[in-house]
Amino acid sequence: MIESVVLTVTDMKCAGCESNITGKLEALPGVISVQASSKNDEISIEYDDGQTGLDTIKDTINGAGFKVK
Ligand SMILES: [Cu+2]
Repeated sequence: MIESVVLTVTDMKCAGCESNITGKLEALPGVISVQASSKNDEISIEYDDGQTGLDTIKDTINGAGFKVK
C-alpha cells in the first residue's frame, strides 16, 4: 500500500542539504517520491509500505546528519 507522510526534520540549511537527503531517500527501495524543504523543516515522502517502512526512512534521515522530530 502506498503511504504518504510529512516529517518535521531539522538541520537542513540549504538546497544542498535538500538534494543530499532527497537522493538518499530516493535510493531506498520502495520510496516513490520525496520533497524536502529546508525552509519549512519538512520532508514529504510517498512510499510503498510493502518495501520499506517509516523506521528505515527515519534512520536514513538521521544517518545523513539531520534530525527527525
Ligand atoms: Cu545545506
